[in-house]
Amino acid sequence: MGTKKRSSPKETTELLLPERQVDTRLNLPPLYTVYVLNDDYTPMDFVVEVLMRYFLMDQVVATQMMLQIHQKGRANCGFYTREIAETKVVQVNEYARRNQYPLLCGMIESGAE
Ligand code: TYC
Repeated sequence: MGTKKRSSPKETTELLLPERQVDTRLNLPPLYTVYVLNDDYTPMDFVVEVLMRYFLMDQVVATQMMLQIHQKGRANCGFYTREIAETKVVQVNEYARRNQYPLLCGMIESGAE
């Protein structure tokens, strides 16, 4: 940045405009992808219930998502800020354990997967 001189209005506008522009993208918090993994033991119905309960999917979408996890090994179930993603992961894993299933949910910073 050089020294700013105040001369004609036109020149003043040209000098100040770049400093006034705000890149709002800098204010966005990082997003995290929450994913669910396949396993051989958790019943399909239970996974559908989990997806409806914690990821707010309707039954049709939850069933499609469960089948995608079953066939491909994992699927991304949502994108959230860090605290919300952490809460989903804890809730899903605790709920699965409480019901004695090995279902696993995890998170990774979006773009790093
Ligand atoms: N593979 C499981 C079965 O055949 C079903 C399942 C689907 C388990 C998705 C976990 O995230 C999962 N019973």
